[in-house]
Amino acid sequence: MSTVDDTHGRYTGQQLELNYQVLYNSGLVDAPEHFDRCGYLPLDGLVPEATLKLLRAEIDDLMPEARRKDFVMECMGGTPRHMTTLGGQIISEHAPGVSALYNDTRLRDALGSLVGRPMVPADDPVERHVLNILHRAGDTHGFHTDDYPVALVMFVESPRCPDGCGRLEFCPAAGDRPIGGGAPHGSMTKSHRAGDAYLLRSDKLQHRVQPIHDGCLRTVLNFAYGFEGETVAPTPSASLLYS
Ligand SMILES: O=C(O)CCC(=O)C(=O)O
Ligand SMILES: [Fe+2]
Repeated sequence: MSTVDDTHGRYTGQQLELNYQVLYNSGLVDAPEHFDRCGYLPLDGLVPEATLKLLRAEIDDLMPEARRKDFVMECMGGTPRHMTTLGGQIISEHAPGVSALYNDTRLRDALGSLVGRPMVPADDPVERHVLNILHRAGDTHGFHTDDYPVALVMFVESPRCPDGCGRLEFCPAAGDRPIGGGAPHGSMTKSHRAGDAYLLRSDKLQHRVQPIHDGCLRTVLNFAYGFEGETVAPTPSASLLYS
């Protein structure tokens, strides 16, 4: 059960719930096959309103710890980063409910069933669970691939801008064979609302968040997972973004 302190509306460290039915009834006939082929699975409405409320209170409290990042990431093809971040270690220290959700085997097992392979927690405590906040005009998380193979991205805030800013864009990484061996696709864009989530084959698909407009806010919580029995080759990107 989740608890909000009525006086301050603050998160008091209880369990963060998800709409698990979204994972059990994703609406996709063969989710693993779809994930293998496309590398993207939408999970609309995974995060219920009560959990969004707790996360927003938690993020407000954590903002003094957040880092502003405005730079070009050389190790990812010189792509821009204009965003505010909170890395895994700060989240573990100050937001134990988020770490508990990350370590929840019910969640990890359900996600493993969707992608068709058992998943394990990321061994890098910085990259494991991160918060990315885009809140200034032009803020963007430029094209990159992640170190870990699967990302669960949950939307705490998403722009309601009629021009559709802050969309996810993804395409196969240069020189990479299409995942699943199917026909390669060009760039695809996806919009999400607060409470939505998606799964991405984030080490194989180059992805970015398109720039947001003035007055818009986009906040995501990203959980990174590995595949059981596989190791990852870390890049400097996580330490550049989150420390
Ligand atoms: O914000 C998103 O939708 C993507 C986040 C992401 O790519 C990352 O944190 O590595
Ligand atoms: Fe990413």
